Amino acid sequence: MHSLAEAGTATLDGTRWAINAALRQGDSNDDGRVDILDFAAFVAVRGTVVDASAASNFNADTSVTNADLAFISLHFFQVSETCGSLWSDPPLERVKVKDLRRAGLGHLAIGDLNGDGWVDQQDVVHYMQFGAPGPVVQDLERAVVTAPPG
Ligand SMILES: [Ca+2]
Ligand SMILES: [Ca+2]
Repeated sequence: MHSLAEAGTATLDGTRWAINAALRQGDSNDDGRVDILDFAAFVAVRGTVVDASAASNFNADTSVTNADLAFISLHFFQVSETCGSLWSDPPLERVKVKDLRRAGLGHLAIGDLNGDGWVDQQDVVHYMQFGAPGPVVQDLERAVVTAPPG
């Protein structure tokens, strides 16, 4: 669901327990936090056609767009609630591109929109000002069109 878990008080309804919960979306990588990694995951798939349940497709339509970024923005730095214990790691504010690659997350390096070697809030600002590179397919089409004749 790519949502943050929410703790709540259950009520007894006959022989069943019931609970009302409004799950907060924006957790692309399902790690219980909405942070800079979720932004990078959004940038990595922005503009692509995906399934309704795909990561970063929070409004469950057919593509990843700025409407989905709104969910990350609204819940940025929020964490899942638990039943009595705390999450050990706080939301990540910034990450080095080198560390992403070392962790096997090199596909998220595209989130470094300003090319300074970090994925951080400066890249969020960059995205707000200039957008992001299009999907790889569009880049390939551009490359074919601009290739010298011969
Ligand atoms: Ca996350
Ligand atoms: Ca950057």
